[in-house]
Amino acid sequence: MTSPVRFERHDDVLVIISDSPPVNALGAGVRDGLNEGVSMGINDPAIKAMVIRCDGKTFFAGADITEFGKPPKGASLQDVIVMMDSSEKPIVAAIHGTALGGGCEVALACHYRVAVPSAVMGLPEVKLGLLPGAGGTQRLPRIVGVKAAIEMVAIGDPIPAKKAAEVGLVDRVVGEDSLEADAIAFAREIADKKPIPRVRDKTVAPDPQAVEEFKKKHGRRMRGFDAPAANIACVVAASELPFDEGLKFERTEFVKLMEGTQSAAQRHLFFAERQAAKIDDVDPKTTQLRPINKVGVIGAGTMGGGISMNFLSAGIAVTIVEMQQDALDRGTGVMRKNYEASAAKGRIKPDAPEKAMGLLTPTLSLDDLADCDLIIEAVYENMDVKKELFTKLDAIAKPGAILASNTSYLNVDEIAAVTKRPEDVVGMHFFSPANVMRLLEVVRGEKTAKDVLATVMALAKKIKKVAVVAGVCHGFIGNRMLSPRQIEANKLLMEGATPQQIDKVHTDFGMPMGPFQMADLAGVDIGWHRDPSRIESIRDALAAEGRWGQKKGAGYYDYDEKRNATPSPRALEIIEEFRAKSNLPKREITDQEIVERTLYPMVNEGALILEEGKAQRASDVDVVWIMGYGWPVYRGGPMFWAQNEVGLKKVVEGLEKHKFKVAESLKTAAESGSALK
Ligand code: TC6
Repeated sequence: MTSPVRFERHDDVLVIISDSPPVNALGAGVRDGLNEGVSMGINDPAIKAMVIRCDGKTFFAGADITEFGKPPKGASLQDVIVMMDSSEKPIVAAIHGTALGGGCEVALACHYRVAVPSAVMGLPEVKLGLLPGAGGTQRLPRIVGVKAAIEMVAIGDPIPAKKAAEVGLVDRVVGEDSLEADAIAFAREIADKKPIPRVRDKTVAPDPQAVEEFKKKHGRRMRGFDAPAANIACVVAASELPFDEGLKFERTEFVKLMEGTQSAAQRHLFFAERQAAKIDDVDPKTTQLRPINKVGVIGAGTMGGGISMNFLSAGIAVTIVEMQQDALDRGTGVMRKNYEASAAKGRIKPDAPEKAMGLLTPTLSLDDLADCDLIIEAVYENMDVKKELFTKLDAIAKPGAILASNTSYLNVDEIAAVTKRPEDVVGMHFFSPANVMRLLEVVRGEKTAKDVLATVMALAKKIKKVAVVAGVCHGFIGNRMLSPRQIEANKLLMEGATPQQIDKVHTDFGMPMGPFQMADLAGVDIGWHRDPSRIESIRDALAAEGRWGQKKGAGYYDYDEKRNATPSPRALEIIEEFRAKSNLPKREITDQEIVERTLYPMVNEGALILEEGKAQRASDVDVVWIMGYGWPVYRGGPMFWAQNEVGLKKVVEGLEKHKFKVAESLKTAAESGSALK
């Protein structure tokens, strides 16, 4: 097999070049090639300095994640790095694209680093439940200090070349189009400079205050995750221990993370996210995409406004339609306020609000959608309303325009059938708040054309969403799985559990909120029949008393003016009264039973969704629940959790114990030990 790494001599400078698409991940072949190149440079008397660079779109984007968990092959990254570090001839990293993870560690082990202005550098291992395990946690603080190092390793966001140069991570920012030539020139300049600067020889002062401040500021987002604390501990070790001891400490922490379930879950998500973009029977290479230059959004409420913002932020013009001027003004006003708030917090550039709002055309007339390439309706969730609207859109929209519904439950085929172009109709189910939540369920109707799907998937990437294809069924993937959870949670209340107990099991599990906190947030009155004399459920009883949730200051919980929740004696009384009427005996419910009855049925529903072909793969179901509903990332999504943390056998036993009808595919997978597909 030919090596992905080649060597070019430029007189006394050896250039070592990796060409391993798509991202020059540091797989065995690349590591072996680096090993060979660096030893060649060290041993050749004619060579005075070396440059390491990559072909293609990026410098090494990290270790090859596909190798994790498999038996080691070829030279280890640590060994390559030690050899580079101890070379008596200087090595220059020439960086473009994304120098991430192991790639950034290679750069840190080089004696000098030059980068083009568009390059970024970072140690994102924490996002994979890991830490930079090739000395990165020991080298980085020695260059940038404890405070900046903790930010980089425990959050994992990369920094641009200019910032890297400011903190000493990059020695020179070079020409965007002359990286190799500039790196060789730089290598000649420093070739004879002694001593060679080695990061390992530096020390870094401890900074306990920075550590405490960081933990205080980011405690909430790190809750439940193992990797951030391990990363922080390693940086602290770098400031307290000699280099080699620090390396040993880093190794121990790395192995713990690598062998734990969290990193496996987070790596699963990394690939699941990328896999989700692929449609089994649509080849993106041969599918011509429809151009989307202008988007129409119908409805300027919370959902329509949020949807519009996604496109405006990506530089795509939006025409937004409402029925009444005041609603239109209110909606666009909220959008502007949201942009201005983001600008004030420094999240977007100061001129971004004007730029985005400048791309918006508010109107009261559907006819103004005639020049849109994609029209998304975000109106009231009612089939008749949607049908009427799509009939009108069919008459107005130009040929080839994509007509999308943001419905969260309704049958997209039924909506498409009222048009003469069902092949152009698709579901685009955004999650609230639509400008923030990363999930987009793309609902594929029976007749949706392949190029429509491919276009919507590509567009989703452009607006920074993670799109998952779902088939037509009630609630698609996410809401369909929510339903059995809610039913069981309600039954558990009737049998003696409290909302607090059930919600706590869910939040302890790592969900942002439990079923009843969610009901209070969404509104207990949603879907209520509005007849206070008809009390058929606890929910009816609460709604009848005006306990509609957070917006009324009372629901399953009581709320103060800042919307802080406390257990509600009155809600508990209502639950008690309702239970007494139904003559159900009250009993102790264990937390384990709550898990078995609220989470296992979600897995069961997920299996049914897969059996029916309403999701393409189990990992898509995981992406939906992580990105759309806050399933804890470190548990990898419901299907991953069931298979890898609990075990399918146990899930099936649990479901059978509580008399659920178990999906056939789940039973088969549990019996045969195979994976859910
Ligand atoms: C580490 O280094 C640990 C070190 C410890 C040392 C002991 N490995 O994202 P894209 C694939 S941990 C294997 O769509 P983009 C990806 O699956 C690593 N494969 O492209 C996809 O394959 P597909 C630390 C990888 O241009 C294809 O490349 N590094 C890896 O939107 C294209 O990817 C990171 O965490 C990998 N490391 O973004 C960085 N990376 O086409 C992870 C990508 O078959 N990578 N692939 O589906 C990224 O953040 C992004 O890929 C990117 C490029 C910013 C580099």
